[in-house]
Amino acid sequence: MPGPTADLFADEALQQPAGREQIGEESYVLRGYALPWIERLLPELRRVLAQSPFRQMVTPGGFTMSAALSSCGELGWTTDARGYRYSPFDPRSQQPWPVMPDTLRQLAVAAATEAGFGGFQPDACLINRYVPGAKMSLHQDKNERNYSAPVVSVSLGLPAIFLFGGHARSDKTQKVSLFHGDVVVWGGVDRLRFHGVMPIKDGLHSIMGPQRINLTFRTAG
Ligand code: MD3
Ligand code: FE
Repeated sequence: MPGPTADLFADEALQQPAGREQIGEESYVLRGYALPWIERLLPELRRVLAQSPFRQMVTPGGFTMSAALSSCGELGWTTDARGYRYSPFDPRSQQPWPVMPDTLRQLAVAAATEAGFGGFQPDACLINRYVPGAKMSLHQDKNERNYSAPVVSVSLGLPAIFLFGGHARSDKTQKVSLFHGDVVVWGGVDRLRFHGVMPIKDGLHSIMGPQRINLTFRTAG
C-alpha cells in the first residue's frame, strides 16, 4: 500500500495495538474479534433461544422495552413491575435458564483476557435483540453483585451506535459505532458508566437478517 494511505495506517498502528481501540480508561473495542467464532457460536445461540425465546419485558415504571431479551447461564436478568433483578429461573418457563454454551463462554473469557482482565468467570449472558427502531436508553448496570468483574459484549448483525457516558446521567456521551463481530470489554473504573444504544437503522444483515443481537457476559452473582 504505497503513498499517504500507508502512512495513515502506520500512524494508527502506533497509537493502538492491533485491533484494540481504547474507548475509556479500562474499556476496549476489539474490532471483529468474534468473527472467527461466529460459525460455532450461531448454532449454540439458536439452541439457547429455542429453550428461552426472546420476549419484551416491562420496566418497573410500566414501559415495554423496545429490545427483546433472553439469557443463558446460571443467572438471567429480568424486569417486571416488582423491579430489575437477576434470577436463576426464566420467568416464562419457570425453569432454569439455558446453560451457557462453551463457545460463548470461551469467547467472552478470551476477549476479557485480551483487554487485560484475566480470570473472568461469567455466570450470566444477557441476549438483547434489536429490530430497526429499537434502542436502549441511557442507564447504568447496577444489578450485578460484583463490580470488579468486567462486562464483555458481542455485537452481531446490524450496526449500532453505542453511547458511552460518564458517571452522571447528564455527563456528555461519546458515540462508538459497533459492527457485526465487534467485541467490547468494559471494566474497572468504567464499569458503572452510563451507556445506551441509539435506535437501530433499517437494514438487512447478510447473516443475521433485519436485526442486531447483542450478547453481554457478566459476573452477576
Ligand atoms: C458499558 N446492552 O444489556 S452493550 C445491557 O448493545 C446493555 O445491547 C447494550 O447496555 C447493547 O445492559 C450495550 C453492554 C454494556 C453492558 C454493561 C456496561 C455496556 C456497558 C457497563 C458499563 C459500561
Ligand atoms: Fe447496560
